[in-house]
Amino acid sequence: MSFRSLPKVELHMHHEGAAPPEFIRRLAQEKSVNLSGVFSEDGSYAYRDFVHFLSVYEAATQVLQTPEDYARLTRAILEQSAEHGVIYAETFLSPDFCGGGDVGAWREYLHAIREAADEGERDTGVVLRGIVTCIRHFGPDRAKPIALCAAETAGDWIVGFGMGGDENKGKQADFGYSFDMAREAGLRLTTHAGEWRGPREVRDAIEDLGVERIGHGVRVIEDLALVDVLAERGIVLEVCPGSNVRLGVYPHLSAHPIEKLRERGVKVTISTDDPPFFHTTMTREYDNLARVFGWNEDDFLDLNRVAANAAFCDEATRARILERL
Ligand code: ES4
Ligand code: ZN
Repeated sequence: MSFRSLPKVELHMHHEGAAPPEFIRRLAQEKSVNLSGVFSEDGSYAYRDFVHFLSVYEAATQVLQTPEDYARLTRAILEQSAEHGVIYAETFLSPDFCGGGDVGAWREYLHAIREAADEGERDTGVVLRGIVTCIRHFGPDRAKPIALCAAETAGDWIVGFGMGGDENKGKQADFGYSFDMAREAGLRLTTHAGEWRGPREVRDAIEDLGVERIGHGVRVIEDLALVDVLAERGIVLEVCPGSNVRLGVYPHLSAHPIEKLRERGVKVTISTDDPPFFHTTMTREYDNLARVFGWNEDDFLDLNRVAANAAFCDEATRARILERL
């Protein structure tokens, strides 16, 4: 049995990271961009480990050069999401890649993305919202103009601010200025933490940045007292099991802590992160969780309600999503 048609809410996906390799290859051909090293012989993305993944990701992103390129990608993402039963998704958008951190250029990218998303919603029924994301390994000074882009475009479509990138570089607190600016603009906050580093990083995310959701966060399992804090405060984890297994955070899904976290009362949700990079889809994530942990349709309905309630959208949109689950 497959969970393909089950309605799903996805909170953690990177916009460029959702681009199928064929999409990137086509653009590279159109623009004569040389992408040697990005693909393996079988045509999939090629990388050795997480840090290499980030550099391949940035190389592939070079073919996305105009607002229209992002509009095309957005249409592809919504079609893909619809195929897997996703009814609401949030994607991470990096003004670093969309206009280089310049607010004027970012507005043009955002306008094109939003138009494509609205059109895609009419065609597919998938509701998309954006989270502006700074990139940790680019450093705190480059995060400031990104936070300004986020603050200037905060509203009913850009609903959050977050941080991705290499968790082994610097610390969460270095980005306090940018997260404060985003919060003051009314944005909701999330950050990648506890994927490559342990529970300390999760604690820093909560205490130093004040986030209400955490990207991954799974290694909090190494500190059960902190797990209980997450449960008490209702902090939501954007768990991406297939990504974690593919990148070697855990050797198999059976060793993944998602089940333990859920049993201990933590609000967990399920996402794909960068689906073609990690050879995953929302359907695959659900099918694998059902096989390994015995989760059924009722379990997934619970998880999708948690996700809908943790979505950064406005209340009217949330009500519409909850009705469709
Ligand atoms: C990421 Cl900056 C970035 N892009 C895509 N996937 C990621 N995972 C962690 N950081
Ligand atoms: Zn991620």
